[in-house]
Amino acid sequence: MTSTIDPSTIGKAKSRRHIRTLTGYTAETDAAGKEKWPIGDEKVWKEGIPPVTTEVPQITKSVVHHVHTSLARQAYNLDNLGAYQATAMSTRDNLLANWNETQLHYNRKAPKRAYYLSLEFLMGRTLDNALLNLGLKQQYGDGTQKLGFNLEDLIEQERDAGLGNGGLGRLAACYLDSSASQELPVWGYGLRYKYGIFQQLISPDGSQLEAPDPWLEHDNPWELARSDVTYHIRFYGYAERLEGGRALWQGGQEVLAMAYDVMIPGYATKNTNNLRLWESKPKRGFDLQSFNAGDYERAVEASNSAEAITSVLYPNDHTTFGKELRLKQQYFWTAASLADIMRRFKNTGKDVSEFPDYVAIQLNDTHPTLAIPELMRMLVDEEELPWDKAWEIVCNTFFFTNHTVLPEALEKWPVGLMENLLPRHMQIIYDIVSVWAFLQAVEKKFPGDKDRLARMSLIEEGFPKNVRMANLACIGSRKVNGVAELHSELVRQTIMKDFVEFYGVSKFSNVTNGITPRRWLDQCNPGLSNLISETLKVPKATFLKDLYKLEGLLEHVDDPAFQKRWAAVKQSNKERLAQHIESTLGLKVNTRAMFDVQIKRLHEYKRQTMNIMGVIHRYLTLKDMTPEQRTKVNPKVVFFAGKAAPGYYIAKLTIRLIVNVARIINEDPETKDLLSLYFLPDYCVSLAEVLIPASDISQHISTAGTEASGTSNMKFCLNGGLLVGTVDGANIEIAEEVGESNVFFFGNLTPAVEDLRYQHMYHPVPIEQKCPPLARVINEVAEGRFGDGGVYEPLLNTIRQNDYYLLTEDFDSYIKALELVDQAYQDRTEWIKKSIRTSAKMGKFSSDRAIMDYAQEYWNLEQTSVG
Ligand code: 26W
Repeated sequence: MTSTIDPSTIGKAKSRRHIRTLTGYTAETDAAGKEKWPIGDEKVWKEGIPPVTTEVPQITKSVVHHVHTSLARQAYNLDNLGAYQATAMSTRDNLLANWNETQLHYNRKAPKRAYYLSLEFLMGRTLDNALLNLGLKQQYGDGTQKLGFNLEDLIEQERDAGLGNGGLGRLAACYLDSSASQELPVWGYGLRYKYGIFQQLISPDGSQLEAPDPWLEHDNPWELARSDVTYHIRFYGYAERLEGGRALWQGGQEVLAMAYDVMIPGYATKNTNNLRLWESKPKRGFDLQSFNAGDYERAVEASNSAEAITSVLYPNDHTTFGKELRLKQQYFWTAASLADIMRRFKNTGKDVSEFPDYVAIQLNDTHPTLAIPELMRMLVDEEELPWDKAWEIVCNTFFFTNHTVLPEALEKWPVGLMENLLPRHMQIIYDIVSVWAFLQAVEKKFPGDKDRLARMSLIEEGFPKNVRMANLACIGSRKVNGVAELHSELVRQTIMKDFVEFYGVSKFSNVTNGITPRRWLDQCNPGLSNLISETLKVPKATFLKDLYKLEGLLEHVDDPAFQKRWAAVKQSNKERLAQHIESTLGLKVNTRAMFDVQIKRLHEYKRQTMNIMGVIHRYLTLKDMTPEQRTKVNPKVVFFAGKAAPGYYIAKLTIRLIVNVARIINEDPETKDLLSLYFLPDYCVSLAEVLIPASDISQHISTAGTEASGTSNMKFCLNGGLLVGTVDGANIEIAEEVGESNVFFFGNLTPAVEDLRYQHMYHPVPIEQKCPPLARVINEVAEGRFGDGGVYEPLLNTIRQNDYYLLTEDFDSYIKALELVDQAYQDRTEWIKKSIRTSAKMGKFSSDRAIMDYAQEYWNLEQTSVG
């Protein structure tokens, strides 16, 4: 049965007594209130339900079954890719057993649910994680071995699901893992992009090139296409006001949103949640008229334009471009998700006034803010609730997380664009401004403060006028949070200052980010996970479920045998990385060196430029030394990886500089054994999983106050890597946990930044005077020591001119911090102790803790175990 649901009809259907129709679940109760078996012979049904396959012989059977039936192949013509696919499908069968049970359980119990709306879910690979969470890794390893395959090789066949840019998207993925693991009824909602984050290629001259990421080229075994779950989504048209604040929105273009479900298994629990991703499709019959009229091209055009909505992830991170297609994505996704949430809520038979008691919606940054006017539209126009009641429901349903205070990342949409694409929503936004009387209330509280009114309005005056999404998200939400203590404080003091003064501070709080220890310890570093388990004499599940248990390592810090094993794990991870680099790039890496890593999106505020300038400085220093002096230097290998937004010229120049510096210094016979440099192309989750466990030191060197949290800093520390960092984001809280003596801090602090920028603007001091070592590096680059210097002028000018990110202010202390790192590394035993202490104190940074914070402090959600 296909139930194509038009959101405008929601709530109009008469509810059937004694029957609850839930997504995929129909239960009738008898007079005594006992649930009846819905159809056919209960016993036959129950015997037919496939159980989870836990024994090796069943597993091999199911893999062979999929080879023959799903792939139509045989042992004679099965390669690693085919074996991966069959193994994945067998694993999926197991996930589905738990998934079905979970959905039925939730539907029966009807607990409050939370929904995580995120335009990005950076999932990476699934097979390894699914097997770990199911507790079947060993069995599948043995099973595939019997079939002549090595599970590790099969795992490597999987393409990353790269449906995200960076931190925000990976955080969403960690939160899904933790929600399921903590038995919380949380669903994710996102878009099923046909093309995820672009593939990064490096051209011979060192430039970044972008290629599409056809991640769905082979069938994706981890998703279920749900052609029975579709909604009509309208764009354009006109909205005619009716009485009582209601309106009728008609005409325009309609497209279909179709659901794809991705199973999200919890670790060591049956609970298996869902990530629902929407795909856009032309509405059936939509263009029949044009087609019949012989206008084939127009018919195809309409279908292309519908499909375009979910064709590609926007590759910008921290910058907005105001593109109509992006706004279409945002509305398409929020409208489909809300229609689906409303349908599920209605199936519980509750009155719509109870919506916030059963539904909490977390807005992952401002990207889903249209959900606020969309829920207003549903409640006012379709449910016919009075405006005030609807607004009260909205304000009790949503929660808003901010992930950056950088001004260029704050979303604004031109009023004209909104009026055209979403006429009804623009009316609602205007009504929120006037009917809601917010500005009158502000005026009352702060009489005559016109500037304040202008700052707080949802509409920014100017040409064009813009809708400020952060303001809308703030006023429509119950709580607003930042993602690390410092960042949340900055949110209160800067972008939300006026709102804090209006609402009071309690609406604005903090949830420090976290990472899942399943992927970021056990999966990426099995050697370390095994060592920890043996040392603590507990099964891995003990600390993978409660990361604070790592503190038990502290009593082993001084044990030389343990130290030796700890160091051996690091060494083997370095060798694993070196092998990976040799097999993918054909380059040999010195694994006896210190590994220094900076991996993240390329951005001026993250200061990869300062890092490469530091590498050049080190190179010049080595060149200045006598051969005798050089014998005392500890060898170091520096790794970079990260993508630049395709239109971000300066960030792309930084990549080019890194690649060309690498080319020169890796070939210099005088220094190459002491310093080498690699830019690893196409950074992704899977590459992070190989890089992070191999690092001795990693760099988190943003200008103070610019990095909201950072989450890779947590991943490095969990794997025993130390940090070089500024006093920014979660670095601060990491240092609080592990002790400042185990972190290499440097640079100006947040309160100094504004003054320094002011001085740069109005009292500039030439760089030769301010920072001679940096001036020397810049001159070497400009003069062509690393290839045509002229190419880098625009990049060098960002430092020479107003130096907004304060490289000239922090470079000296940065170099000193790196010298301290060198010194500390000389005493290897002390270094290993630092490394152990760091891992041991990472309990706070588990995403299990973070998601429980949201569940308890925000959503009021209860753990619901499937059993
Ligand atoms: C509309 C353009 C755009 C796209 C993405 C603006 C802003 C974003 C994100 C908010 C950028 C982002 O990923 N922010 C990162 O979020 C992480 C998770 O909270 C933090 O750890 C990082 O510090 C923050 O930069």
